[in-house]
Amino acid sequence: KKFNVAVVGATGAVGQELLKILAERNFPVKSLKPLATQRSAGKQIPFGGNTYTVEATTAQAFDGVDIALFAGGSASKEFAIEAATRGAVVVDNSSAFRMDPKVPLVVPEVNPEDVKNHQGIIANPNCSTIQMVVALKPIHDAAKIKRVVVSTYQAVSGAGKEAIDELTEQVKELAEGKEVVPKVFPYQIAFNLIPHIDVFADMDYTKEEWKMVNETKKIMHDDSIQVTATTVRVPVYRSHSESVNIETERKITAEEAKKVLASAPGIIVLDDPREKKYPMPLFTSDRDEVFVGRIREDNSIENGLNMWVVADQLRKGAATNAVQIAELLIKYNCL
Ligand code: 2RA
Repeated sequence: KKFNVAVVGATGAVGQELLKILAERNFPVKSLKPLATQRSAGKQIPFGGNTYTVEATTAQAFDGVDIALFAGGSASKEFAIEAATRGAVVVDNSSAFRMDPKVPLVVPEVNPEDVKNHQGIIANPNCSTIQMVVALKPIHDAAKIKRVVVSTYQAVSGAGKEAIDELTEQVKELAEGKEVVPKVFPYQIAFNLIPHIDVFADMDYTKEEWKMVNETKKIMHDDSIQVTATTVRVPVYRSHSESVNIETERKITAEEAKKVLASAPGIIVLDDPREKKYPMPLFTSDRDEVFVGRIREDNSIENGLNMWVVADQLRKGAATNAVQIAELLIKYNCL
């Protein structure tokens, strides 16, 4: 069976990746409807050997659509419910519905069965949460996680195409001795680190940090897991990196952790530090796996573990995870 698929936000960084992943994974697309803002309407999009014209996103555009993949941003708030009302199953990459109890929040390697409870909309978690819970899941199953302390090193791609271009521009301008004028970020991002992603909220945490706290509990179905996060923007193009410290109920050694991680779905363990083998954005971009390395016991507490988790933000962090959710909809026959 093939499906009528709409990609909302088709011309942005995540939208472009969604189209690429749909084609790469041979998703059963009967017809494709690339949607974007009026400004992008008319652009030609090659897909699966055909060319499609980008249309402006309107309510009527969702008539006859079976699956609507929303790349994120304001279109989700404006059209996701409308699309579902018109019969499409929505996979939404924005944060609009993630904490809605009626909306499953899904990482296929962690809680695939949750897609069965959808009522028209399924939410794709935040990119920094996705890669972390893929790595947490096998440890949680083996030793029950009590607490997570995570610091992130997030690529500029998380802030979209303009942000990717801004990094390139600033490096060039600085090389030419020019002054840089930050546009997407609050400060120059080239050769800098900015501890500020999204807006500041309760307890002076950013919304990005609260997303990691709250989404983790929902995806893992365990409110007892305590999470604290510091999220930082770094001058890297595509992959997010995370330093993850875990405290578990039961003792798990570094060797046991490496074993359970290596046999878990969606994970590649790259961990031979003496041979300089550890995950880095240099090698993880354009890949779908979550790479884990620097696995070692925490020297400061009884049942603690450190690990370094790196993954491509546009792929596993957004587009691949969304298409994998759409594949689950077909597998579980809940379209
Ligand atoms: C970021 N996680 O990295 C946020 C949204 N993609 O900017």
